[in-house]
Amino acid sequence: MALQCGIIGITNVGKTTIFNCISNTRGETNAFAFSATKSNIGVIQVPDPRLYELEKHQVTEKIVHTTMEIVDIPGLARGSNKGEGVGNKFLGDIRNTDALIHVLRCFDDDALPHVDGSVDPVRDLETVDFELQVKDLESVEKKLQRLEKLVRAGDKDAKQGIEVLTGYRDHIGNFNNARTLEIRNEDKKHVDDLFLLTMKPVMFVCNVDGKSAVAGNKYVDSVLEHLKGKDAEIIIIAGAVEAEIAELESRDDRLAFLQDAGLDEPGVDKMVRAAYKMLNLQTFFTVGPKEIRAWTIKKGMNAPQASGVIHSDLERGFIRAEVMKYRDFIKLGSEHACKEAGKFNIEGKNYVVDDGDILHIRFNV
Ligand SMILES: Nc1nc2c(ncn2[C@@H]2O[C@H](COP(=O)(O)OP(=O)(O)OP(=O)(O)O)[C@@H](O)[C@H]2O)c(=O)[nH]1
Ligand SMILES: [Mg+2]
Repeated sequence: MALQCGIIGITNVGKTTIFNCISNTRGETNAFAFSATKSNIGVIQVPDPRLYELEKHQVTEKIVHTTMEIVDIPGLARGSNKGEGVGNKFLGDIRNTDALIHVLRCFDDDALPHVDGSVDPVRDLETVDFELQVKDLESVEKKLQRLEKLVRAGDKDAKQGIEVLTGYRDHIGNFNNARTLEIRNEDKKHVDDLFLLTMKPVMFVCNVDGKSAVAGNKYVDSVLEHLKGKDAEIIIIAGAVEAEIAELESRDDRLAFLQDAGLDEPGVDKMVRAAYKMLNLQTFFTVGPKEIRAWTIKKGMNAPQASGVIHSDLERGFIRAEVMKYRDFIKLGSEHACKEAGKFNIEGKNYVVDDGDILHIRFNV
């Protein structure tokens, strides 16, 4: 099921710095533009404070976080679609992702010149969008040509496809992203097979200097203004500071440094949770004396499918699921208390698992 979230942006804006805060694999950061020559893939933990709440009511040997994949993609530049900078190769890496984290440089640093001469996150955002749009237009045009041949051969479905794709050609050609065009559900098949880059859900990370970690700065304000009314998720992260904090061995030290920076949790944790949500993922728990564990499912999965995430045998031999809601369990304090209060439910094959469900699967193979 591995869904992947890609970190994108102009070169030298701090993508790898942010990636390194959350990933065990280390990507190389440096101050030279286009120095990165490959994408870094990391399996990262999705921080979920609920696991620690559950532990208060169940003695356990270990806590296991759920994970997701994030890939750090080398920087784009004006002209990437024509092979400028490190160019085209990485537009392909973006195509393989399911959602995007777009990092914007919102910090001054005289020692780190910007490829376009000045710090301007809104210009950068538009540059990256434009590069992706150009690539998408190419994909749309190519398919249109293919469909025109089919129409000449009398294919009805192709005719509808042309209508839909012409809509996209006009929309993207006017500097819009594919994701903002509303179309009918039955028309989606005509465009879905193109995996358009600007169709992917996106969130924005403003990478700021340490002093602006809480309140932001003028650059962040310009981004907020630009994205106003666009329903975009925007997160502020002081990348360089968080990278230092992430290096600290002890959790107590990390908490102390976070407090100094005025933060209650790392910005990257918020980012990971937001990315998880953007991918339409949610979590269920298993709770026991051996482990308390979070598992990832797609929204809408039923109980057997969710069981299959734990082990395929559980899906194959699924009999029933015993379900407690996270809130009930925390409020009442134990499985026994949940049973007494009628908050312990037996569910069958059609039960759609909810975020935060605590499941116990009965199965037989
Ligand atoms: N002052 C300051 N420097 C930063 C910050 N974040 C990253 N840098 C520096 O910016 C430079 C580039 O950072 P990277 O994380 O390598 O940038 P990138 O976006 O991955 O760059 P490419 O891989 O080339 O696209 C490094 O020298 C970092 O130390 C920040 O928040 N503040
Ligand atoms: Mg990098």
